[in-house]
Amino acid sequence: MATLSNGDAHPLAKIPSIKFTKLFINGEFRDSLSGKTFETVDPRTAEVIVRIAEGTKEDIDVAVKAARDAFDNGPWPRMPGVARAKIMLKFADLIEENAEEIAALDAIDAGKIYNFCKNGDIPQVAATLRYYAGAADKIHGQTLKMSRDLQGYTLMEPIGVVGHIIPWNFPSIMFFAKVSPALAAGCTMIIKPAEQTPLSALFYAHLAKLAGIPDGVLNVIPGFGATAGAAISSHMDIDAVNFTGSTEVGREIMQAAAKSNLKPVSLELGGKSPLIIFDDADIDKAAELALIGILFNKGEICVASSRVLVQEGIYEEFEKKLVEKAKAWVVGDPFDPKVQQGPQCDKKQFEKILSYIEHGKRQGATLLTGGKPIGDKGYYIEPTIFADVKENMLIAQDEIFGPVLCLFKFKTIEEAIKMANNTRYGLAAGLVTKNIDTANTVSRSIRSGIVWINCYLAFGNDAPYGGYKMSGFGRDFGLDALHKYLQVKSVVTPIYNSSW
Ligand code: TXE
Repeated sequence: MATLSNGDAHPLAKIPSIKFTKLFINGEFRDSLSGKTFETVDPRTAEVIVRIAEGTKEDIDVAVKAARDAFDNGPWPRMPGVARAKIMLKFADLIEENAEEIAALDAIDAGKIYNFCKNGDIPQVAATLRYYAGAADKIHGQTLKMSRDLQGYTLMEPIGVVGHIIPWNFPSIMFFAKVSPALAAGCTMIIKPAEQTPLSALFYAHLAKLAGIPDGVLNVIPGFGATAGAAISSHMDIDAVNFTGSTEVGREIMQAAAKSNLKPVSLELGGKSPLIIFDDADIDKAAELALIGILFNKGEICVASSRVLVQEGIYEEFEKKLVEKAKAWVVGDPFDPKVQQGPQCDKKQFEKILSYIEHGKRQGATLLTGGKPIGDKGYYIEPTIFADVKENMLIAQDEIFGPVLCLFKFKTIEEAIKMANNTRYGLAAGLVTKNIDTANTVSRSIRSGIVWINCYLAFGNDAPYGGYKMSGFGRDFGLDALHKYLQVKSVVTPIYNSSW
């Protein structure tokens, strides 16, 4: 059984003092117009950390006015790219200087492992800012030869005021996946963090101001989806909206965008990603990969390896190793250095995961290990593995977004490809083999935005990230993301016009 570790906690496990709880609009922290606040909760204990100002439609309107003014009249879109880059680089330095405090905020707000966050997420977001800072002065159009009479060129212009709506599973990485390319492009923006995890976003607002980002360029409005989020997607004066979250809400956002001002939408939605292990794999390493693929960030990651397909020759041994490793996995307080898995983000997630586990058992899948909550407070769940899963079962088709892995057995490469693609999602896939022909065939045949060969969860700022099928469209990261925040203008002029 997975163990619950509570000892040896990091000194910061005592909740850090929360400095920022208000909306950040036009360069200052303010109360919401309604005066409303909401609770943000520590998933380690289910206790309230602090109350946060709740942004609603009226606050979004004020923030959009500030962002519009900053876009139409302010320095940010007009300054040379190299000047924007300088400010972004300062922003990145400030983040690194405050890594411990920010990591602690994400640990208490989202249940993220403190050390992973401090040494992973936070350096990663600084690197994302630096990557796009490097692109800010390399935004070029083309020259157009056109005809004997006409010539032209294209301008790559910032798209305008952007709305970002982000989830709670990676509060810091999601924030900078959206904000960094938009800043580099010269856009101004409103960002709504998830209601579960507003703390680090407000800290970033403070650092943005210190770095010298002009007032009105970056506005942070915590609040709920149905009010603040919907006000962003339906706003007539927001020029583009970027969203990461559930497929259901992605659909609503697209409808709201279509019904309002037809703003372009970019959606990064859920997944049910397959990891395919072929007979020639190193079984121990492959089991390790599968386990980390599902348990990293307690399964609250849209590319989790939630379906593991194993070729029949090694199936029995693989299953045995996987279960052994899952039983040794350490669940507990995210500040404890021994811990590998913290609590699920909130009560809603916790209950959703447990209800899928019950569903799996009822539908006849075999529970190999896990399946239960751990401890008597907080939202901890045992690493859970199901075998004998049929492809049409709910646990094989729906995104569970928790530490729940489904195992499948296959015979041939064709069968593996068919099973891997048997999902409405298409975010990521992985495969483990020493055979280059197998690797090439499978990676070309899988309909997903990323394919990892002999690795999993391998990310980079220059590697575009996004979905096929109902996992959405548009890409975060890479230069593809920068282009979401730019639009092309053709400028045409006669070479010689005798009528002038
Ligand atoms: O997501 P929501 P939830 C999946 C995962 C998870 C499920 C539900 O399967 O279990 O979604 O999570 C804002 N208009 N993912 O309920 O509701 C909301 O305030 C505008 C996968 O938390 O989609 C938050 O900021 N915005 C995923 C954000 O949308 C709205 C990450 C995400 O919340 C809105 C998270 C509305 N009508 C969940 N309703 C991934 N792809 O990584 C909500 N929001």
